[in-house]
Amino acid sequence: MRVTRSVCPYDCPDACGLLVEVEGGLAVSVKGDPEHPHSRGSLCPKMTRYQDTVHSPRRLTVPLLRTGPKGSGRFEPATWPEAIDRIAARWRSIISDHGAQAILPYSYAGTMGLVQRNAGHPFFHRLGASRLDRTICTPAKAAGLEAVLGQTPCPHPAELRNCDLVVLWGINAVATSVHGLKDVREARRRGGKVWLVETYRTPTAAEADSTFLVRPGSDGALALGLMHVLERDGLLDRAFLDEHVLGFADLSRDILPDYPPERVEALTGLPAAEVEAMARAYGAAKAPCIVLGNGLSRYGNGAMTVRAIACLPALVGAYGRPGGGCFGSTSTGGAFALGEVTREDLLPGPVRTVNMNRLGHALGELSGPRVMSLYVYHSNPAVVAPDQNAVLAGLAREDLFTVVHERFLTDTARYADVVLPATSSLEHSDLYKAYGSYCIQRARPALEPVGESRSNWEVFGLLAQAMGFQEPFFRQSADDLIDHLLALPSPWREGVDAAALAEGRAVEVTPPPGPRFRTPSGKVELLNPREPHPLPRFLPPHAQGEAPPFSLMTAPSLFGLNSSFCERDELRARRKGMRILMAPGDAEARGLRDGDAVAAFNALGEVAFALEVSPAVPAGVLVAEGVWWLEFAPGTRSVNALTSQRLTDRGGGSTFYDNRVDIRKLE
Ligand SMILES: Nc1nc2c(c(=O)[nH]1)N[C@H]1C(S)=C(S)[C@@H](COP(=O)(O)OP(=O)(O)OC[C@H]3O[C@@H](n4cnc5c(=O)[nH]c(N)nc54)[C@H](O)[C@@H]3O)O[C@H]1N2
Ligand SMILES: Nc1nc2c(c(=O)[nH]1)N[C@H]1C(S)=C(S)[C@@H](COP(=O)(O)OP(=O)(O)OC[C@H]3O[C@@H](n4cnc5c(=O)[nH]c(N)nc54)[C@H](O)[C@@H]3O)O[C@H]1N2
Ligand code: SF4
Ligand SMILES: [Mo]
Repeated sequence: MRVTRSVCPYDCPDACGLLVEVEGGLAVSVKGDPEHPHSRGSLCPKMTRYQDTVHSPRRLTVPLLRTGPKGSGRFEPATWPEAIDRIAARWRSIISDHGAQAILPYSYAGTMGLVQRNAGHPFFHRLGASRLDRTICTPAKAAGLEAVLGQTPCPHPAELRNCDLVVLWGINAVATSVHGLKDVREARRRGGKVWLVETYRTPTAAEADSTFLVRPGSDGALALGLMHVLERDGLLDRAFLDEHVLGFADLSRDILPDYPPERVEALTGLPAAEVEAMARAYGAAKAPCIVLGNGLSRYGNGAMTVRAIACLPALVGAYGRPGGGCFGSTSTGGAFALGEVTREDLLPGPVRTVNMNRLGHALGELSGPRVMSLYVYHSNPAVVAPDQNAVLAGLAREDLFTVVHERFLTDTARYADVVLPATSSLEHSDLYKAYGSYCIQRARPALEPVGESRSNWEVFGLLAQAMGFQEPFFRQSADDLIDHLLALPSPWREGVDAAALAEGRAVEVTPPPGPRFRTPSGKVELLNPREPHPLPRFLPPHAQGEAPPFSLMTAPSLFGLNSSFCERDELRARRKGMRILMAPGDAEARGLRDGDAVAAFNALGEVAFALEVSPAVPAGVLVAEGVWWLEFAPGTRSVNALTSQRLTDRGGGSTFYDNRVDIRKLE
C-alpha cells in the first residue's frame, strides 16, 4: 500500500489536506492529513469516502457522441481523436460562419486547483471566443467588503479563538465552514459568546448562544440599526474612529438617524428591544468578530448589505483588536502569478463578456453573434445556474453545438453533442490555495486516470493542437506550468518551506507587510466617494413587494456541495430526498402535512418537492437545501427553476436567495 498526500479539490474554504491510500492502482481510503495546518486531520462527511466518488461506477471512462435527442442521455462511445476532430471541425465552421465569439466557454469550480480550474482560459483567449464573467458565487460580497476595506487582508482564522463575541452572519458554518467552526468553538470554550444571524434555524444554530432570525435580504438594515444605537448610546471607540476611519461624521449625520430600532424592526422583523440588546452587547465586547457568509450577498442589494455589515466593526474599534473585526474570506491571490495561467495577452483584441448567471439569456436571446457552441467544463449549469427553464431551453437548441467535459453524466452532459471524460483530482497534478485559510499546497497524481479520462489541462492541449495553435505554452504539462509558477517569486511566499511545498505538504503564506488598512485613504472607508452611493444605506432586495407569499432559501446542504456528490448513494440517503421546509403554522393554514408531495412555483417555473414541516423555519419562509441532479428529483425540475437571472447591485453576482414563490399540494 502507498500513501500519497493530496488536497480536497472542491469549492470549499478549507482545502483540507488528504492522505490517500492506494492499493492495486485504486484509492482504498482517503483520510485527513494530521499535518495540515488548518484541517489537522479531519474531513467533512462528504470527503471521508472520496474513493467512492473517484471509483464510482458512474464515472465516465470514454468520450461519447450524441445519438438521441438533446437531453435524452443517449450516446455512443468514440475515441479521443474522433471526439477532438469532431469538435475542431465544428468550431472551424462556426468561426468561419459567425466568428469565434459565437463560441462560449462555461466553467466554474468543480475543481479549485489553479492550473486545472483555469486551464481553458489561455485556449479560449487565443481562440478569441466570448469571455465568461464568473460571477455565480461571491462577487457582491467581494464588492461590499472592498468598498469599506479595500485590499486589507483578512485575519488569520486562528485569531477567531481570541474573540469574546463571534457573530456568524448568514453562514451555515456546520455545512460550509467546517474547520473555521472549530476556531469558533474554541472561542466559545474560552468563554466567548456566539451569535447566529440567519433567515431560518440552520444546523449551525446549535453552535450559537443566540440566534437572530431576520427577514431575507434585510441584514443591511440590521447593521445600520445597530450602528444607530451604538452612536446614540455613545458605545463608540472614538480614538479608533478619529485615527483610522473615514466618514463617521457623514454617516452619523446623513444616514444613521434614518435607522432607529423601530424602523429596523419593521424592515427586519427583529423586535426593536432585541436590536437594542444586540447593540449593547456588541458594543460591550472587547474583540467582536463577524464571520460573514455568502448567502446574504445573493440578493439584489447583496453588495450594499455586506458593505453596511463591514462598517459595524469600525464603530467599536474592533478592526484594531487582535481577533476582532470581520472575517470574510482569505484572499491569497497574490501568492502566485495567476496571469501566467490565464494568459490574457493571448486575446486577439476586445471580445464580449457574458455573465454566467445569465446563461439562459445568452443561449436564448443574445445576438451579435448568437452563441452557436458552448464548451462546459467542471460546472453543471443545467442545475446550478439560475432560471433552469431558460437554461434547459437553450441547451435543447438543435443548432447549438455543446461539448461537456465531466466526471459524470450530469444533467448538463446529457444535453451535450460530445462528452469528454474528466479525471478526478486524484488523477492529475495541481496547485491549490484556500479561501478559509492561508494554506497553499501542491498535489501530484495519486492514481492513473480512471478509464480514458483526461484532465482539463490535457484536453486543452489536444484542442490547441487540433486548432493549429503553435505557441509552446500549449505543449507543456500541468507540472511544467506549476514548476514555472513556483519559480516566480512572490512576497506572499517569502519564508515558506519550499522543500515541504515541493514534497506536497501544505504550507502557510503570509500577506506581505503594508499599511494596516489597504484602501486609497489608508482608513476604513465608511464614506467611499467612488461608490454610486458614497455612504451605506438600506436598499430593498429585488423580490421585496412581489406577490407570491414565501421567500425561498436555496441553502447549502450538509451532504452535498452544489450539485457535486449527487453521485454518492449514502450521501443522498442522508439528505432524505429533495425536500422543501415550511413552518408548522404556514403548513397548517394551507392544509399541508409533513411528507406531502408539493409544488413550489412562481412566474419562472414549478418544482416538485416532498414537504417537511419544520419548526426551524419561520413563517413566510421556505427552505430547499442543496442542488439535485434531475435524475433524483421527484419532478422534472430542481430548485433553480425558481431562481432568477437578476443580478446583484454590484459585481454582477447571482441572486439565488432573492425570490418569492407560492406552494400547492400535488395530487
Ligand atoms: N456542505 C456544503 N459545503 C459547501 C457548499 C455546499 O453547497 N454544501 N457550497 C460551497 C460553496 S460554492 C460556497 S460559495 C461556500 C459558501 O456557501 P454558501 O452556499 O454561500 O453558504 P453560506 O456562506 O453558509 O451562506 C448560506 C446561508 O445564508 C443564509 N441566508 C440566506 N439569505 C440570508 C439573509 O438574507 N440573511 C442572513 N442573515 N442569512 C441568509 C442561508 O439561510 C444559509 O444558511 O460553501 C462551500 N461549501
Ligand atoms: N439553488 C442554488 N444554486 C446554486 C447554489 C446554491 O447554494 N443554491 N450555489 C451556487 C454557487 S455558490 C456556486 S459556486 C455554483 C457552483 O456551480 P458548479 O461550479 O457548477 O459546481 P458543481 O455543481 O459542484 O459542479 C461541478 C462539476 O464539475 C465536475 N468536475 C469536478 N472536477 C472536475 C475536473 O477536474 N474537470 C472537469 N472537467 N470536471 C470536473 C464535477 O463532476 C461536477 O459535476 O452553484 C451555484 N448554484
Ligand atoms: S471540509 Fe471542505 S475542503 Fe474539507 S474535505 Fe470537506 S469539502 Fe473538502
Ligand atoms: Mo460558491
